[in-house]
Amino acid sequence: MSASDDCLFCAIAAGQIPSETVYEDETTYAFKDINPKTKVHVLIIPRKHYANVAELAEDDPTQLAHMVAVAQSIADKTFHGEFRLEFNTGRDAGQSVFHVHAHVLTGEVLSE
Ligand code: IU
Repeated sequence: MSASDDCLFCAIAAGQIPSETVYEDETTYAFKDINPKTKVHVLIIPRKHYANVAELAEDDPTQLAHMVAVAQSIADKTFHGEFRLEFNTGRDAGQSVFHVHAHVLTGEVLSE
């Protein structure tokens, strides 16, 4: 883990860059993805900086479990509790922002 002054998602979590808030608490922030892939596409991030989900899981599994609970709550409110959760981990796996984020994809029937 290395906290970054120039991390986009650290700035979003701190409210320095605007985003559409879906949920927030002391440790966790959730906002609408600017380029939604599904009817409901939310990103959940810890306020604390971790590069990816493996680093987060090792350092703070409780935070990771909390993010899953937040995803469940978003899906409960928007789509009878069913959702896909994705953590792209590494550039070659499609990760483009290196502050761990859970993609919550829901709001419609998903194929595959
Ligand atoms: P990825 O797993 O790192 O590829 O996901 C990054 C996501 O962040 C992607 O879905 C973008 O649309 C989204 N995003 C955003 O919501 N707001 C931003 O300012 C930027 C990216 I840059």
